[in-house]
Amino acid sequence: MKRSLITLGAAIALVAGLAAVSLANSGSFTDPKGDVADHPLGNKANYDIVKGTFGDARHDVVVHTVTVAGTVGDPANPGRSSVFPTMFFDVPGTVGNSYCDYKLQVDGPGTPFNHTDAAKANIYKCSDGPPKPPVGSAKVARKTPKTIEYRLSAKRLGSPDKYKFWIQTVSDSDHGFFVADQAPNEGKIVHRL
Ligand SMILES: [Ca+2]
Ligand SMILES: [Ca+2]
Repeated sequence: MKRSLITLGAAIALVAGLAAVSLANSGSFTDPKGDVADHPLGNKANYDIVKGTFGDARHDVVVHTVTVAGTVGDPANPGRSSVFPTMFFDVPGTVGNSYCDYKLQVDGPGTPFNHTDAAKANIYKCSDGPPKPPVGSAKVARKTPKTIEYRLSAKRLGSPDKYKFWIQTVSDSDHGFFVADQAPNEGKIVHRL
């Protein structure tokens, strides 16, 4: 009898553990190749998002990668036509504006919120007002010539239990900035933490 109770207890603990694990998700998604809009600066393929991944590391850190068809920007040597995908986040409740709650954007050296010599991934609260300082930063690393990785603390997003995200590559032009590619093309991807 005692033994079967222990077994039952172990089974309940196992089920509870699985339930806790299954709440958080990770995954990958693809975006069509060749769906870049207009004529961005430099090589069109550098703007063409083809894949992304999302998941968790330890200590509330979320990890995203973005892969492009061409070559992604090098944070250590950013140039005018370097492409660093921008991420948008939608968290439960209203934090930012009607478009997004937070935005992760790579800023080049010499821009108002980057006083380093390298590219810096800043996290901003989305706002319709004048630019405000970032709420924090993310680690940016080039994993391969095509893939960039962003690591950020979920605390920078207000420690939500989940968020939705989408990704864009943006280019400057004679008529101002425009979105060259977006992934996914429709909707947002849910990351449960
Ligand atoms: Ca694409
Ligand atoms: Ca797309």
